[in-house]
Amino acid sequence: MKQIVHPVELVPCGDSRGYLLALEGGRDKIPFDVKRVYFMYGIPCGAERGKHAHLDTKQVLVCVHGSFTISCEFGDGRPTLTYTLDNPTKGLYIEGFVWREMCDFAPNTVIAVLANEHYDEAAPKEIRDHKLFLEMVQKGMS
Ligand code: T46
Repeated sequence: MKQIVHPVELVPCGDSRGYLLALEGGRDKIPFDVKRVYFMYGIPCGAERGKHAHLDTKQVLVCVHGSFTISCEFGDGRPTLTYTLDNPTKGLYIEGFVWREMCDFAPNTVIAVLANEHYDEAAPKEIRDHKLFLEMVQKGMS
């Protein structure tokens, strides 16, 4: 069962006109072919998002504007990792069966997520029951 979480430093090009940050699947800090990009925005203060674990997805999260906190739980006794993403150069790589929760959104926060697989609405490959998540980790079955 893969469970990988680590920060990713994303390097922009900058000059007197401002910055350009390019992300390319399979290169640099995005270690997979990007099949999907989605954005979260218009997030009200006090909202909580996430609260699920993907069975087997690779993602890089980038806070394009604003800030938020994300916690990543492995469910096997290791400490929960908590990150504040508050700059487009600070990405977060999450792979595998990791329970994630997002909160503390600053006003007008915009988050981009790059993922390695398509979204299947008919059969979402994620677990949204925390108790079941813990049971599955303990049984080694994601
Ligand atoms: C994640 C955290 C960090 C789609 O139609 N296509 C998509 O690709 C996704 C990801 C979602 N949706 C639909 C499904 C729901 O009706 O968008 C709606 C909101 O999705 P969800 O409640 O899963 O959103 P969050 O913000 O709780 O979680 C999201 C991602 O789903 C998830 O992949 O890791 O951000």
